[in-house]
Amino acid sequence: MADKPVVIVTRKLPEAVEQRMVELFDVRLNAEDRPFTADQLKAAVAEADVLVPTVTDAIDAAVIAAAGPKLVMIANFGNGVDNIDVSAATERRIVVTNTPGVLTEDTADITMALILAVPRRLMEGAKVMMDHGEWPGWSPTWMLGRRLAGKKLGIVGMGRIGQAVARRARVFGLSINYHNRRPVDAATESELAATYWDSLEEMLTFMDIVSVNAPHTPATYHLLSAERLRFMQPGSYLVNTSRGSVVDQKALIRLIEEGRIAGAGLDVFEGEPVLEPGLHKLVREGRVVVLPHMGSATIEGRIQMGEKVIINIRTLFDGHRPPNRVLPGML
Ligand code: 8YV
Repeated sequence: MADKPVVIVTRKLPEAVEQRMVELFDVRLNAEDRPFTADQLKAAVAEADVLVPTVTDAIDAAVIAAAGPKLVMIANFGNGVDNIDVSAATERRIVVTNTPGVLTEDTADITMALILAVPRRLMEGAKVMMDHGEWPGWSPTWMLGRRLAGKKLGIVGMGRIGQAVARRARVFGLSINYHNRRPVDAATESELAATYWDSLEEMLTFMDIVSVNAPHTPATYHLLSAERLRFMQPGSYLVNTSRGSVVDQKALIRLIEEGRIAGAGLDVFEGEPVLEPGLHKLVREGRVVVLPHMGSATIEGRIQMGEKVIINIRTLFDGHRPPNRVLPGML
């Protein structure tokens, strides 16, 4: 293609990424970083060769139906593609790509931070100091949490991020258990000293901490359903850094309120960016720690995600298969 492709980017990206895009593409940036409305998304796909959305843009069938004849690609700035109707895009022969691999370590760090924060009551302790500038003084029985070493961690979804969580958790003395569509290869399983559970329900029965690391697909919507969450043992914790929709949030809130689950650490939740009142209450009570979807929020990670987006676009316009193509069958 002689002309530079028209690339519309829906959100403000790191400066280094935007600069490179300006050099390479006929790019429309969003300097104000105001999320697009559905109508703005439709106008963008009507005009662009490539749309670069993020998790905050719902690229649903209606938006894809509004695509103009030029739109050949949706290059998602993000790993999860549950914001995109990949089937509708593929039917229209629009290539969808994502940015896997470069946010693995950052997301695993945030997962580990939550695995530490909830049982050791980090937020509660920090809040006392933040709010009062002092504390009642050391006491043998004050602010007691639960020890990590010797406990069992159950990882739901043993992909790249799940494995990176397992590596970290081992160092903290947690034993590694996992449920996945298939067991990981024997070498990885033995490196992580990981035990595979074919039955998610059975695994949940035995775990002290459960970490959700499966992507959100139609098959994983409410994978941690009310029925399954009830299998978790009393005193156990749930951590979710994948997508809010993988966990039935109303059921989670109920079970924590009833004291059947001890607490939760969530980097993602249903209804983002607004916490539902029941969850907000548990946060105020210190039983749940919620972060505002910060898994991949490092300068390094976001620049590398942008680089992946650029490579995917360049590869397609150079006439090759983009390295991070997503097809409906992969979900
Ligand atoms: C991203 C994420 O920040 O990549 C993902 O799947 O969940 C986040 O870490 C976000 O998706 C950007 O679109």
